[in-house]
Amino acid sequence: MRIEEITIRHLKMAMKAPFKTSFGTVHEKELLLLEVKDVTGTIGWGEAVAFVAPWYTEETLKTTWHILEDFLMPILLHKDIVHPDEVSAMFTPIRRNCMAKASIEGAVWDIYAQQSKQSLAHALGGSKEMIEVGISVGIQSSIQKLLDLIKGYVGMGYKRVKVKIKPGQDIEVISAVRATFPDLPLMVDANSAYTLHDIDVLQQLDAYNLLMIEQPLAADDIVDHAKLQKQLKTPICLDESITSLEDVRKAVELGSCGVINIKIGRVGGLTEAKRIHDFCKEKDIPVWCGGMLEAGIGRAHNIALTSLANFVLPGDTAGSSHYWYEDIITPEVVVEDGYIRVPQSIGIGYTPKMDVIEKLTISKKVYR
Ligand code: OSB
Ligand code: MG
Repeated sequence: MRIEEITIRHLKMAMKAPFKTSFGTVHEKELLLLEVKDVTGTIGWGEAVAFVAPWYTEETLKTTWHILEDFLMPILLHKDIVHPDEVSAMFTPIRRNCMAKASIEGAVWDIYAQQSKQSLAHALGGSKEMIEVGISVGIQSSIQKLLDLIKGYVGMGYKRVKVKIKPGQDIEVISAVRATFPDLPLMVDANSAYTLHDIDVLQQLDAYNLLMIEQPLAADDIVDHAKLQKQLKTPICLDESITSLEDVRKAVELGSCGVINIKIGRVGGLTEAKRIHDFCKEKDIPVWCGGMLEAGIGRAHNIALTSLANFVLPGDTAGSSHYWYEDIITPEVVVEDGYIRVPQSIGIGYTPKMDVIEKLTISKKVYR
C-alpha cells in the first residue's frame, strides 16, 4: 500500500450529558477524523482522541493536527508499506505525541484489513466474537443522582461500573454505591487526583470489594504507585502512566499495578496496543480497553482490539447512543446485555455516514 491523500476533518459533537472527571468536564466532544486514501483508492479511517485542553495527557486537538501535518504525514505519504506494523517504526524519530500517531496508524490498519480481505479484529489477531463492556460514570452533583444512573446501567446489562472519584468525593460516594449494589462489579477511577499523602483514604477503599483502583496517583509516576500497591489489597490499574510497552514493562517490574488499561491513542496505535496485550498475557496481567469518549471510528477500533484474548475485563466502550444523539457510523455500536458483537465483515465493519460527518465538520484540509 502507498498512502497518497489524507483528509483531516475537525468535528464538534454535542454530548447528551457533560462528562466530569477529577481533571475537568467535557461538555461537547471535539475530535479530528482522518480519511486516508491509498494509491488504489482504498480508504481507511482514523480518529484522533485528544481533547481540546491538555488535562488528561499533554496532547490537544491542535497539537495532534500540528504533529500530523508537519511531521507524521511527511513521513508516511507516498511511501510503500507492506504491513501496518511498519508505521510505528517509521514514526520512532518523533517523540511521544501518541494520539497523533495512533490516529493515522489506525487508518493504515483499516486499509490493510480491507486489502487483505479480513476484519480489523482478525487482522489484529482477535478471535472473540462478543466482547464484554462496562460503563464509566462521571462525577455527579449528588449521590442520589449517581445511584439512579447506576441503576439504569445495571438494568441495561453493563458488565461493570466504573465511578469517577476525587478527593472529597470518594469514600462516602463509594460506600453508598456498595450499600445499594452489594454484588455489582465495581471500580473507581481517580485520574491522578491523589498523592501518597492520601494513603489513608485510598486504604479505606479496600473495604468495598473493588475490582481495581484506576490511576490514583500522578500520570508521570510508577514509583509511588509501587509503594501504594504494597499497602493496598485492591489492585491498581494504570491508565495515564502507560504510554508504551516499555512503560508497562517497568511498571510490572516495579509492582506498580495489577491491571493495565490499554487505550490505543495513549500508547501510539494498534501495533503498540497489541504488543502490550501480548506482554501482559505472558505475564498474567489482565488488560481491558479504555475509552476517550470516542465517536464511531474510535469505537470501532476499540472493539476490534478488545477481541484479542487477554482483554479479559470489561472495557469502557459503551454503545454509540450512550454519548451521542447520532453517531458517525452505520450501523451504530449496540450493547446488548453488556455485550457488543465484533463485526466479522471486511475492515472496521462499520460505514462512516458522510452526511453526518459533513454536518459536524467545522474545518477540513486535504493533504497530498
Ligand atoms: O480516565 O478513562 C479515563 C473519559 C475521558 C478521559 C479519561 C477517561 C474517560 C473515561 C470514559 O473514563 C471512557 C469512555 O466512556 O469513553
Ligand atoms: Mg482512566
